[in-house]
Amino acid sequence: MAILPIIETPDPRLRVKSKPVEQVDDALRRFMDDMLETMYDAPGIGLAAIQVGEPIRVLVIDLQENDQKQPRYFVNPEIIWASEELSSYAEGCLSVPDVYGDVERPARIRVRYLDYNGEQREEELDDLLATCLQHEMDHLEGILFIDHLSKLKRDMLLRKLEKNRRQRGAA
Ligand code: GNR
Ligand code: NI
Repeated sequence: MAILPIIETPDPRLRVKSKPVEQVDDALRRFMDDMLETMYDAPGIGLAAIQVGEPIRVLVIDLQENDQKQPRYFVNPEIIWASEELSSYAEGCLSVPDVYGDVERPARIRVRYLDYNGEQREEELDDLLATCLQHEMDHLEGILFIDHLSKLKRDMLLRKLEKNRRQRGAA
């Protein structure tokens, strides 16, 4: 297992569209385990492969509720249904560190994907899990949560990010 470096905005790799995985094999499982370890270390509740530089359609999620580990692996995920009802959540992103903004997304989704063993599954997700999966699936398209905000709000967060970086650099 290994902790991988996480790419941060404005790295152009975050804007790449990720390609479908052809085979869920041991090499991919090792990579997904490294992604999970990287996510726990950060810490975060989700991570898309492109955030560690691999443009493949893989993401991991663990909401880490009540200290119980519950890792979830999604390969080639597709949203096959989304509710009309929306929900809003103050999102953050390991690639846009330490800034947060409210994003509205469908409250419930139905997703089809391949699991850790390459088996096809279908599941209905809601609440934070639905939000997080949609945030991660955006990464597969090269989209960041700040893209869903007004330009005013986005520019404000990006200025705050730069300010945080300057202060950290000076420390
Ligand atoms: O750790 C994360 N928290 C989070 C909070 C609200 C909505 C989405 C997320 S995902 C984020 C980790 C990350 O950047 N995944 O791409
Ligand atoms: Ni993110």
